[in-house]
Amino acid sequence: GLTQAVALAQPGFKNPVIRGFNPDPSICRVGDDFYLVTSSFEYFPGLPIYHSRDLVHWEQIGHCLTRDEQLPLQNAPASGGLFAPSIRYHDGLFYVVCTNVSGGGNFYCTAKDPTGPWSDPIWVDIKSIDPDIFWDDDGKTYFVTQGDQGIRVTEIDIRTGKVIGPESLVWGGIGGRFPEAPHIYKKDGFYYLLLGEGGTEYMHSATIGRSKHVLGPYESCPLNPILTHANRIGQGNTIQGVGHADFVQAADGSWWAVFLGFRVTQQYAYYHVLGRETFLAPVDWPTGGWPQVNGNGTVDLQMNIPTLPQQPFLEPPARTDFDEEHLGVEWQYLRNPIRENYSLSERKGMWRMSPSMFTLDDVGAVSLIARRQTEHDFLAETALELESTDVHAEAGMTLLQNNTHHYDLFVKRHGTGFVVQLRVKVGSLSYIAGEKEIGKGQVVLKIVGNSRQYTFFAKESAEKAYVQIGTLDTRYLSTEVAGGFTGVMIGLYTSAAGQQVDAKAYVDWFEYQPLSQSY
Ligand code: 6LW
Repeated sequence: GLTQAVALAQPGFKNPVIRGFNPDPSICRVGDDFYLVTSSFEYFPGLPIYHSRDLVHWEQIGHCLTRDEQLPLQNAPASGGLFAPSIRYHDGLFYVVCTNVSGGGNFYCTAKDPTGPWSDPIWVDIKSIDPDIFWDDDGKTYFVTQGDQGIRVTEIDIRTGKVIGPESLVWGGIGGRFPEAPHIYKKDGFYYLLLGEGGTEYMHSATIGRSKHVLGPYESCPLNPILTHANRIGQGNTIQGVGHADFVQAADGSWWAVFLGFRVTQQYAYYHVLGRETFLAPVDWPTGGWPQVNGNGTVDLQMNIPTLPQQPFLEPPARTDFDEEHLGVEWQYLRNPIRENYSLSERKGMWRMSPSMFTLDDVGAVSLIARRQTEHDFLAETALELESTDVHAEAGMTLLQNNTHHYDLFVKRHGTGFVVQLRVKVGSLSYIAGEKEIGKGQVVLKIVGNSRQYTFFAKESAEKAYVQIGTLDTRYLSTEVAGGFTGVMIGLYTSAAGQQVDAKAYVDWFEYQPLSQSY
């Protein structure tokens, strides 16, 4: 009957809605289209932009910051660079507001089309992070940011970015550490100020206050925190650290929250390797009343609630043959790439990389392209050939949390042939965990992951069977061990122990397959 038809049309959805390292989501709507941006730190290009028509399915349509002049990352350490962005649409223009903590501070860029091109940054001389822009009905424009004592609101000139001021400290939330991630919404005659509190780890939350005046005083919502898993109901949840939210109203009038959280593995204690990801929850926001996120402020992996009519995109192909003129949007470099170290055209269907002076251990432009690990269970495979007479040169695949925490499966010269090695780098510990001698020519490398272990394989392309090189714990690449704000990236790289050598790595193909979405 009708109930069944409705149930089939609205089958609920799976959280997170954007999987793998995608923290600090911010969202806006134009007509029936939603656009969302997340943080990208030291990776280039910066700030991935996603599009959706149903809030459940998202497709990356590009990046906001694609030119070196927009995004200086030369001095960006791991988890430096771009912090939490905000995306807004006003008067026919998209705005992305963000902070480059490693160069320039706060800025915003504009675009007519969210796929780009985006303008050069308009810098705003306000020291802080987590900026947003709020347009009031009286024509004034406010820059809204984090501050040690609470959220700060400052009038700016939106055409130039010039601070008009003065700066007002408007609300500190309910006393949690690190009041941040502010967004202001005007609804039913109130200004609502949403923020993140508790820090971006296990004590994270979202709280809200409201006022009749944009500069406050703000009254705290009696239901605060309106989103958190740092309580008894949330304590056993696979999803932890929920907070840093943004609200959006769909064309049908329904309200929704996007926010960050992370999926934990439990082994002795909780830990997570996929970074902070983007989650979705319904918001009940009655006229004149307070918003409630998914009833009691907690969420699940499987959300059995009505959604907008679902409009999925085609899954991206698992395999990249490097036949196109450009890399896909899923790939990023570390910091501003040294362009001559890369080519898609030198050999047709091959991605060529040459080593820079940097290795994966450095804060520098190591020759690397990387994409997110989006599931605990996955398979990553690549066929590549290293052309080098120098013993320092190596090329392969890496699981990279940061420059002090990564696992590398690579090929290098050895006698008259080559050797495949598996290197562990965990803080001050570094060792070779396994190896296999091979001949000249292409080598095929494979990594199979689950929530607890990564297993590494290699074969000469002529061989039929893989040889297992080693198995390593996921735990030592986790944020709990490594710190920072990112998640594990799967990289293709070449380096030469910091030496200037003449070497080339040719990647024939790369394949990434998420193996399950159950956890
Ligand atoms: C971000 C801050 C935070 O700027 O972590 O989620 C920082 N909390 O709001 C980096 O993502």
